[in-house]
Amino acid sequence: MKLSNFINGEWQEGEATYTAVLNPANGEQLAEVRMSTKEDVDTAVKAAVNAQKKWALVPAPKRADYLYEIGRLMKERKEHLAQVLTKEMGKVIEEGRGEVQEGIDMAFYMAGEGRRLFGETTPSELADKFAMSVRAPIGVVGLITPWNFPVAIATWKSFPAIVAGNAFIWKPATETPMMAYEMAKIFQEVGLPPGVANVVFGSGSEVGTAMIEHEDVKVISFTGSTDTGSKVAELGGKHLKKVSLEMGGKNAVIVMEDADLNLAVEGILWSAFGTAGQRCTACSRVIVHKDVKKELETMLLERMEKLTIGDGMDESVKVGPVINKNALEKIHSYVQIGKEEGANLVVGGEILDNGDLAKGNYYAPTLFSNVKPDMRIAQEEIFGPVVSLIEVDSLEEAIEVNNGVKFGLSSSIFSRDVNKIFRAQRDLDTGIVYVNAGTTGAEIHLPFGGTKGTGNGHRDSGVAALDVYTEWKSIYIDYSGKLQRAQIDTE
Ligand code: UN1
Repeated sequence: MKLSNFINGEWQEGEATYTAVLNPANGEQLAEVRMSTKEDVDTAVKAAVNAQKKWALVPAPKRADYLYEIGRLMKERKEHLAQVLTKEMGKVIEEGRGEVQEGIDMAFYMAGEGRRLFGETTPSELADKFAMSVRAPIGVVGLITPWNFPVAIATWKSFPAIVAGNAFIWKPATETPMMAYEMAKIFQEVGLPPGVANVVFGSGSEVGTAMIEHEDVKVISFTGSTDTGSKVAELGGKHLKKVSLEMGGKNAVIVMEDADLNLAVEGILWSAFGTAGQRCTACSRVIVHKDVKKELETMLLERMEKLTIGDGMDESVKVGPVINKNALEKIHSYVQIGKEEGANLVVGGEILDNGDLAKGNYYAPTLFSNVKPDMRIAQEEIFGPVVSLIEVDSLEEAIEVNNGVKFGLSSSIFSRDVNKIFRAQRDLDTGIVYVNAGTTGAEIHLPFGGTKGTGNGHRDSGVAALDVYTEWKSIYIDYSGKLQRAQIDTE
């Protein structure tokens, strides 16, 4: 199967270079994807510019009707989409279904915005004058999405863009283009006007750069690594783009001495090893009170040894492969760094290549203990199934350690003490805080994003996402019949 671009409602034809899409569970080739050029981006942007002019004039509730249809089709195809997702990305099928559900939820939620898109009315300084502000569409927006959530993150960006009256160019990650292809088919089937939704496959350096540099692309919404994100911000700044960035995390679960330890272990396992640790929200540090450190470590070890690892299409598997060989090597190199730094490797720390596992990219769930907060394994994003246990003496110290990293996406605290809980939710410097739950599992109707190096102040999903895809327009209507001058004293 050859995946080509979806531009102006059609599948782009003609000569092009293609690259292989591999199943991370077994190395099999699933498809080939077009490596597009700057010219392809230009074609897509032209189509989007034309389409957007008319799209902006379609009443928002009618624009939303397309989202209801998109959501309905996604629901109808949920199992198929989940399987495609698991094959191309590797997450276990239960999580594949969960991610598709996240996209469905986003469709219906944003469709509801078609009947809200609230603006504000405000009193005017002057008599017989009406003042209001409304959300106006921005134009053509560029969406750059990562491989770890090939569909959900795209829905966080494209659905608010659609309902707000924009057209978009979406560049999915080259590792996971098949979900974008499936979504493009859905956009086509629901009859979204040609040019409103465009998918251009290819590399960040060619396609991403062309999108950011294009003068007709007004907004860039990016989710991905911190390294790439800062390049996007730099280039976007040069071209005076509105840039929304969601990048890394170094998320921690705090376990206090009064916590329900069984619950905490469940929370840690799910948020550290689900998606093989490849979530921006994944737990990669456990900050534990010294009184329960030993017990927690023993309980974690016991449960980690029972985690089933393998192809995520097998319903009994809990931890799937990581995305590719490069990721495998990066994770393994962090484990070497941890050992050299003097952390104690409790379990894991190896590439798994016995039998069938050798065909895929599998890393053993790994636990380090006696980790010091300033070690590199406790500071840098590893993006794999590796967790560091850090011991602390108090809630104050736990919060300090939690906040002592350059990222600020998600954090969590397990405690039964209401005072500790309220203090923690106030003082944890992350965009998302969980109490008595792991660090993953954000719901789509709340703002998603983080503080410090995680982002640049914008939010995906939730009603806050509309701020990325709309421009505030202030409107003054003077019905006095005379020229009234604001700020000028008149008798
Ligand atoms: C991500 O890893 O970038 O909160 C997104 C969660 C998911 C989304 C994660 N709903 O873990």
